[in-house]
Amino acid sequence: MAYFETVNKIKYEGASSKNPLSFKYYNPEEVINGKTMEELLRFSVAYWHTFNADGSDPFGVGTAIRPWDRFTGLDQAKARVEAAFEFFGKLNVPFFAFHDVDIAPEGSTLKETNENQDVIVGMIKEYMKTSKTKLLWNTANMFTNPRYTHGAATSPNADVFAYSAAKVKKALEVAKELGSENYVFWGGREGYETLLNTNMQLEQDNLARFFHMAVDYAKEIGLNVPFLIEPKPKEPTKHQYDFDVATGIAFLQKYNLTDYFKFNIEANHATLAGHTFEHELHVARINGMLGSVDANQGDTLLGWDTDEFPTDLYTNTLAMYEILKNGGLGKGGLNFDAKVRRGSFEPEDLFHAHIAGMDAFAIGTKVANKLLEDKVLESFIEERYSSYTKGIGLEIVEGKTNFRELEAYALQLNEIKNQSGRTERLKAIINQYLLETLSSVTV
Ligand code: XLS
Ligand code: NI
Ligand code: NI
Repeated sequence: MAYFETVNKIKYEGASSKNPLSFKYYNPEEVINGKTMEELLRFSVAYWHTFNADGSDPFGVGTAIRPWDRFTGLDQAKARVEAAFEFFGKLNVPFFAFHDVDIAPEGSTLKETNENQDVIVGMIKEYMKTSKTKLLWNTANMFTNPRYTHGAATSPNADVFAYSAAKVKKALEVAKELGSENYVFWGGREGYETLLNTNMQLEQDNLARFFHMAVDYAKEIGLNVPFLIEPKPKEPTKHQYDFDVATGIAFLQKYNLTDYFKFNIEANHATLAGHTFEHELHVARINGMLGSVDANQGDTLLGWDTDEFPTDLYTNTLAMYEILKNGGLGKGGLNFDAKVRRGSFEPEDLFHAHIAGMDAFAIGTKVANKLLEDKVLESFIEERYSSYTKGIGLEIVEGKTNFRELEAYALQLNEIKNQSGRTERLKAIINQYLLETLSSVTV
């Protein structure tokens, strides 16, 4: 049975197509820098936003009634799997991602919950045999159920720590069973509300203990995939422990976890942390820890995680610049951790939203690739730092000098000459590249 009857397989038709249900810029077969767009971008559909969310917000109930909502319990979960694979096939998307609770309902006991997981995981595995869509990552939801009110691995209650361990143990087994490419840890409620009742040191030590146990268990069951921390500075807690990439790196270093973890970087989390998306990608990249991406965007007028589909060409260009400089995302991908707006409640909107995001990233990729080919920013930056390639600068970077020598050098300097950083000129160049790329793909 079809859940998305009004939609046929989405094909690349080019920018002049008038068919709203077609790709205008994302051509999965087009080769950019030696890889097809499909291999390079590795798009993924987020189960929770696309098959579970209903548009409800703190002021109102859901607006989106989905075709699978006429079922309940396990029957609904099964209908969701059918709908999901119909959606993946029609969108022609290579990956998907889910939380444990997205795919199967929780039972009244942990045992029952695990049994529900087994039924649906078995069904997903069957569907995956005939589908090209693979699992980019899965994760355990340890924030929705009231038991996690004070956190999961950072809860003051050891029973919650144990329960959370059981959840992740199961999720790692599921990752293995479905051949997942990665495993994600988003902090959920791992953070705190007030120091008045918080032992931060114990909570962070416990979080590290939890991660080490996860690493050990993955080794034990032969699950050899990158573990990814997804930083977020706030929401739901006021202070999330995985604030941003830099904070995450310090944590991983302190607790000897850098060999096992990379980062899953979400655009809207970057902006909540007061950074740009490209800043977070850049910090991860220069530290060799760029794992995967939750592709979405926030709203400059709103201060929370609005999880919008990423349609901003400028941001996508600068993000793809980092990703291309990283040599791609390896086993990671661009996962649309994004939801349609409450007013876009028709099933067809789920396609329009993904098409918009995929096309916008395709454009960003083309612009970024051209910028890199022409070494626009690279040449400028190389020249800007050229004082470190000769003379005193070279001695500094080669560790061949010291404060005494540098003082002697400074004393004989008559004049210090700086050069302009040319910010506005560079921004104008980016605009030029954007417009040139757009006009070249439109004719
Ligand atoms: C929430 C997070 C979440 C993770 C997966 O803000 O983005 O959706 O991606 O738990
Ligand atoms: Ni996310
Ligand atoms: Ni988010």
